[in-house]
Amino acid sequence: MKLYASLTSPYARKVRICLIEKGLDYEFIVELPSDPAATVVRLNPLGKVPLLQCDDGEVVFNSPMIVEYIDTLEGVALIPTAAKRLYVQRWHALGDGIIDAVVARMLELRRGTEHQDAAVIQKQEAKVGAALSFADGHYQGGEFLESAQFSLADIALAVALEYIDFRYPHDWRLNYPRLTQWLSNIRQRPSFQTTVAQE
Ligand SMILES: N[C@@H](CCC(=O)N[C@@H](CS)C(=O)NCC(=O)O)C(=O)O
Repeated sequence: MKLYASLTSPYARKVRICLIEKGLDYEFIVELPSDPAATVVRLNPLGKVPLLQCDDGEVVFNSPMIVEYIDTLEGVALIPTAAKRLYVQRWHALGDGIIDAVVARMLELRRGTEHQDAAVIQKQEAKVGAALSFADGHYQGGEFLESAQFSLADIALAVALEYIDFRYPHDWRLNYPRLTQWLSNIRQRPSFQTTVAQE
């Protein structure tokens, strides 16, 4: 299978980490969705990365769908099937929501000072702040977010926190020492070390 993605997309990084953790072989094709000539623009009607193309040519887009699909393939399960599933997927939604807010803030800042709306920036920053507070309030301590097992929950939140560092660097660690410690362990995994965002 082929994964079309940019080197900075956090949604794509989440998928890459899942593929590595599951030990699945894939061809990584680096493309920018802003390039009108990119294959991904032709394959994905929404023109976004990441996009997974299966060996039979079928395409899967939207990272939660891609992750859901690859977790049906061989390798360790990253999404539990029983009662924990809801909680793991809630961490996933929280992580993706943080990323959405950081992206929205970045796009507003890129509009240039004269076109920026301070209220939009403030609203997105407030979402990130509230999500960090929610994460801290629901983290029960320990190596992993849900039970004793590494899961999509850990991948999604860790990718989101590192995306804050990448696109909205600020001192969130001062208020959240427990999340800081949890992240410093998770980010040591080879799947994280080999997928650090590159401009
Ligand atoms: N919900 C989508 C979001 C994907 C997304 O927005 N990707 C960005 C790159 S980080 C993109 O391709 N943007 C180009 C566009 O929106 O046209 C997912 O999880 O895959």
